[in-house]
Amino acid sequence: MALSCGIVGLPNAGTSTIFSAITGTETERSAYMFSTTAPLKGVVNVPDDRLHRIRECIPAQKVVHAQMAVTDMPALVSGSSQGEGMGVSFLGAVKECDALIHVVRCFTKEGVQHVSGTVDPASDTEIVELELGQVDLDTLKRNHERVGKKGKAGDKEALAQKAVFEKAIAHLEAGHPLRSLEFTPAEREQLKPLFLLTIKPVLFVANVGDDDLSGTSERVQQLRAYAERTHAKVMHLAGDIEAELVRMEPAERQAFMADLGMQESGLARFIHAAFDLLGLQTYFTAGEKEIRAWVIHKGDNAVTGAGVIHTDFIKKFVRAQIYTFADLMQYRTEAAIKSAGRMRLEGKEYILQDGDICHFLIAQ
Ligand SMILES: Nc1nc2c(ncn2[C@@H]2O[C@H](COP(=O)(O)OP(=O)(O)OP(=O)(O)O)[C@@H](O)[C@H]2O)c(=O)[nH]1
Ligand SMILES: [Mg+2]
Repeated sequence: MALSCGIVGLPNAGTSTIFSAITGTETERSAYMFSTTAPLKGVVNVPDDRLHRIRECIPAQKVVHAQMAVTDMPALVSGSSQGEGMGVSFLGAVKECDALIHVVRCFTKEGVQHVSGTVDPASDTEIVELELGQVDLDTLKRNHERVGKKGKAGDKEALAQKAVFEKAIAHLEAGHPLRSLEFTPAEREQLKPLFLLTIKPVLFVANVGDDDLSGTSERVQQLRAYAERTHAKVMHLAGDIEAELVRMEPAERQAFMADLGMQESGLARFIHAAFDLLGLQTYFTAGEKEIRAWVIHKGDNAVTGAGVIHTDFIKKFVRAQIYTFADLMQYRTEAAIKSAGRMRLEGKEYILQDGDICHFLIAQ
């Protein structure tokens, strides 16, 4: 799967509520803290209206959305890295994720406990980040010791690793997440096997109440400022409302959203923010059997894109026949696109664009 995100936060920040909203599955949710006791994996269909619009022009048996894997995590608290609350042994499930979704409570609700008594987005965020940083520090120090021994024996590679680990340790000890430190590509390679947490891209989700659906409150502003300082992205989402919306029939959903003055569900915004965070984009394949969205990185060429469908396609790639989504909307059929001269033949090196519709020619 091309994209996987781990959802973290303080107790009762609403991580399970947001997980439930984006995956459409029920989870353990309560006004009591620590109701999530083990990581829970789920899959999200990436909403993309273009799939259905393609199907209006190219009749197909089915439409297949791109997917994103998400994992709902037990809550972190101050001292988690030393065993407080649920501890951190479960974080292994997040280590291999591509990015973190950090849910920050910005709503107030009578009866929903807060671990430190008051809702304070900037300091709440810092608590979680410091614990993740502490987990990274422990990992780095363990490995620093390991390569230190090898370095003494004259191992050059170990000496280079030691220097990178020291640079990372100093940054963490000053209280900063690793994502705000510059690393060269070679340094990143050396850090990769450590599966560090704070080096992952982060999307902060300000979980707002129905009194701040536009996300303009002072609390959300505080979080925006924090995110900017620490090289992270931020968006707001009303978790409780979104979790209700996904369970409704379309007509009821429309009426409910109109009552609240909501223009669109926050979920599409959420997925697009996650895509943006990871530098991802979509291309399509369209035939009688299915119309399907595929996820690739921005800048990927045609052969890499074909490889997402099947690894065999990398070796057997001959060429790609490509037109754009916009062309299809204008000309309505592939035949019309061809006669207008808009159907292109592209080779391996062609850089795929978001919204390209591709037929790959594969050697038998
Ligand atoms: N008003 C309001 N309440 C919310 C929102 N999100 C979550 N809640 C409520 O907050 C409580 C905790 O939500 P959960 O999703 O269980 O929180 P969690 O972060 O998973 O917490 P734990 O796993 O128990 O640590 C529940 O009672 C939710 O209904 C929100 O956006 N607005
Ligand atoms: Mg939970």
